[in-house]
Amino acid sequence: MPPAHPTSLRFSRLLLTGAAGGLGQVLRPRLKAYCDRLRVSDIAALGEPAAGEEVQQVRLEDPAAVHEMLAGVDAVVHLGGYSVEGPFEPILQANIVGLYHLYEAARRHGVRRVVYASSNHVTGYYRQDEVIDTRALPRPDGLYGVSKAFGENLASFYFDRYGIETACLRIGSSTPRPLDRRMLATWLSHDDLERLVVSCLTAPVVGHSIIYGVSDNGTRWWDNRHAAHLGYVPRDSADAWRAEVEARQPVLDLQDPAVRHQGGVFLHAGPFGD
Ligand code: 15L
Repeated sequence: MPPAHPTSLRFSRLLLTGAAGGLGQVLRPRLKAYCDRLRVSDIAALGEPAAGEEVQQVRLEDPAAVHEMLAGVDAVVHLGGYSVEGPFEPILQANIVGLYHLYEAARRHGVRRVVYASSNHVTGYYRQDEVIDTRALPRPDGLYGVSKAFGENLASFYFDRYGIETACLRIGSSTPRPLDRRMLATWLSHDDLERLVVSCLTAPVVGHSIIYGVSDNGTRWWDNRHAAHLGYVPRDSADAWRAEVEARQPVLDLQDPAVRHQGGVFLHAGPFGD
């Protein structure tokens, strides 16, 4: 498969965390085209390294292991962590404590750039009849969204204090094709995901940036005008599947908070306490 974002820039060693997860499996074979060595890590087993790969099984909660994971790395694509709504404890460990370890390790090893998988759930309580930009105040739709808002703020601090640049990707729904009416707005094709990540890795100046990870869909809730400097140009659109998706889901219950708000079914999750 040819690279979706052709560039002459190459990295010596890129680190991809969360490489065993859904999007990690998508990016693992694709990122190889942009670097000499791809280090892949996850809490889960990753199998044998392919040519040019290094494999590390790492728990983000383990500071020594995270420190070792960042050694000799030019840039990080951080997909690791807890990726859905759930109980507080695992979210706390993976997305808050683990992310802190990642930035500390980046600081100590002099790593200059992180592409961080944030989420649209940072702003999931905005309504579907609102179009927001990346400067709108966070309105997380759950503990997962709160943890991603923390991550964006931690990244901001590490840029201001230590100069580590981060592109925070508020990823929408990255699946092979849009599956429901919500995804007509939130869909991010896998090729556009690659374009987005590589744009953020290669943009000359990133600073601390936030960008919604979304394809060029006709239905738009998210305005990326303040992230134009990242050079991300989506080429796919959910509209190719619109008729099929609408036929499958012709009627929506407008009383349902998941239909009215951008976060969708995440608004139904929990409580996870007792
Ligand atoms: C996310 O943040 C999740 O990681 C993913 O599994 C999807 O649920 C996505 O958001 C979404 O909003 O569709």
